[in-house]
Amino acid sequence: MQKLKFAVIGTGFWANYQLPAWYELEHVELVALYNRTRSRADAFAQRFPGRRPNVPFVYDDIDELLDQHADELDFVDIITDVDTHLYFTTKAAQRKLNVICQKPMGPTLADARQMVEVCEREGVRLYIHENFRWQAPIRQLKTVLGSGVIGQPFNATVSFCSAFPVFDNQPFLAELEQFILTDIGSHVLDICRFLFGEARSLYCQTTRVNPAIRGEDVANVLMTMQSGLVCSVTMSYASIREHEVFPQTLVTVEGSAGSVVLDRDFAIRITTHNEAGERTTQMQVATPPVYPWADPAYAVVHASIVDCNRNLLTDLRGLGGAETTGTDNLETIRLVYAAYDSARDNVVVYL
Ligand code: 89V
Repeated sequence: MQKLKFAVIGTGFWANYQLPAWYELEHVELVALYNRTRSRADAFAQRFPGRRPNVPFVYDDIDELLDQHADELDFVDIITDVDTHLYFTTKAAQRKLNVICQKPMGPTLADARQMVEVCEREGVRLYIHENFRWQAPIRQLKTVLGSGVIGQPFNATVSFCSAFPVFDNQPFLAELEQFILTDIGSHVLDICRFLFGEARSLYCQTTRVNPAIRGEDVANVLMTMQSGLVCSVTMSYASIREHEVFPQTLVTVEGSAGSVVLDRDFAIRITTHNEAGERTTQMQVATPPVYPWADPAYAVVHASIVDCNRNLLTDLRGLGGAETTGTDNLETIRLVYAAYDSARDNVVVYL
């Protein structure tokens, strides 16, 4: 099978995991690296070197990279700050290159829409690298819900609550004016869409507990989904609890015939009534694969990068099935910015 050739745009923290995740898959080849700070790209290339002698590999000028490699590239993987997503997407699309871009899609809904528009206009594919829905426990929970064992779901609580020192590895997050809803909300609200479908309305409240950061580190979102299910989502980086569960998303769903809980350590407990009318609970454990390059503190998240990449690669090969296309992710980012609007104006937003 022909290798699909790609360039990485941005060699910061996340690229250290995104690239080894690509190397878990066959038939992809990294042909160039870009970073605005050349020394960082050079350091990255020491760990992930180019494979063709005498072919330029590291760039700090995106136009030079595209001039040199656009003809051979199949896609670019944009792993830069959100503020530059539209810029690099436009650059790549104008060279007729497919785009994979990290979440959150854009710093505004307008930017995100423009990303979709420019890729449509140029006839290239746009994918958002939304990996949380690819976590093994989230996939297994979806299978349980799809099996109908708990009947028609009517209530859900979804929680990402932690006191993990996230700013140690990603200091730029402390500078964001809009923090937890863009960084974690884009993941967790996407999980809600994946599990429960689209939202009909949303109400949100936000707080900042940590005085050392600019943005909000707590957000509570209450959504009514189009199915009628009511979903309460709590996100916090200020939660000092008995068990630190970072980076797990915990979920409880109640349905007409039972309930299912995705708990810490990937335990899934399904409670129903048996034929005698007695309450019974069955347990499954959805342990994610462990990769040697993954940071153990982020294991479930890093493993999900591989599955997300596999899904996008299959689509790039023309076999279809991509879940997190730009068009799909517009719906997720719409929820993120609707949540900010709701919190600012203290109103319910009808979507
Ligand atoms: O995926 C992310 O957005 C990361 C982390 C896993 C820490 O949330 O910021």
